Amino acid sequence: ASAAVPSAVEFNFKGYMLQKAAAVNRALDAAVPLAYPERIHEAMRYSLLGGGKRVRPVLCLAACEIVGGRERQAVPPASAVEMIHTMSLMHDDLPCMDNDDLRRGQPTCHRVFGEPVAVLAGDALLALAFGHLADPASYPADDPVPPARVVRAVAELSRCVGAEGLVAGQVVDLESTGLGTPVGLERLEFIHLHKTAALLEASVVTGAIVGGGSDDQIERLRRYARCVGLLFQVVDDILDGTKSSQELGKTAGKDLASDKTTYPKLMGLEKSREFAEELLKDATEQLLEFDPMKVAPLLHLADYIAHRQK
Ligand code: GRG
Repeated sequence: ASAAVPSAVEFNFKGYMLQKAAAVNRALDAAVPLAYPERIHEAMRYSLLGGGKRVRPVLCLAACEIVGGRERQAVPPASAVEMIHTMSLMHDDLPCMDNDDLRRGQPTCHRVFGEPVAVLAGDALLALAFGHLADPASYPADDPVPPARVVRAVAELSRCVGAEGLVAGQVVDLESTGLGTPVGLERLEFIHLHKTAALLEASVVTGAIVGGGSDDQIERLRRYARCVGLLFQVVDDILDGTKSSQELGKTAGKDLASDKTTYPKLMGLEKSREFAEELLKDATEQLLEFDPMKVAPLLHLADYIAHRQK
């Protein structure tokens, strides 16, 4: 753990992740009942409830609590960001995009339910995410979230996911693949800031909004999330670049193929590692102004993303 993590010894990070993920899984299960027409609901549930680390929803709950809100208040935005994350993976896996057979260790949605149902199940999850976030019935009746906060969270999520956010990252990534030439650092950063960081940003910012964070707190947490998002990808690239050839064989090799631009390819392994440490430092510095008793989860989440081994 980094020296900036004060309560590294006492804080049970694994226990924290498991407890928060369990709360989110219960909410997701309840948010998508197996109704008529069953097939579309089955497909939605198959992808939504079939694993995943739940990093985004946990970030959302942690951001709500760091500004003084309660976990229950942030369960609706936490569920919404996981619904959108899942649908983006379902669409990314389609034959017209990455054409993947496996996701989270299971056959992809279109492999099980067929392409039309996988497209529609993704669309339905996107619509449900916003409906669930906006519905007053999603929030605890005895600890309600003021409607103005909810509206602000809806707008934030929409911006981070649409053509200025996640979708922008995916489009620029698609446009940059198969050109035969590596993309430059600026474009690589654009792709990661949109494709990965934007939804992490939405997760943290919507949590802080419903929890009643001040504008200053929200902007600090936004910077934290953008650093963590970029960090996630830099570390991903470093891990991909240092995998043994045997491991690469197992990964089917597709997007690890030689034309994919990565940080180690652009700046070398050593500089990539330094960049990752800088991003971690930048992320954790954003937490200095918060209640020291409440920073452990977000500090450990950043540390986990920086130092994970896969
Ligand atoms: C959002 C409307 C809309 C469309 C989607 C297809 C698409 C547009 C975007 C693709 C986005 C994509 C695949 C981003 C990669 C995100 C990423 C870092 C995935 C891995 O996240 P983890 O490790 O995965 O958190 P788990 O399975 O643990 O949840």
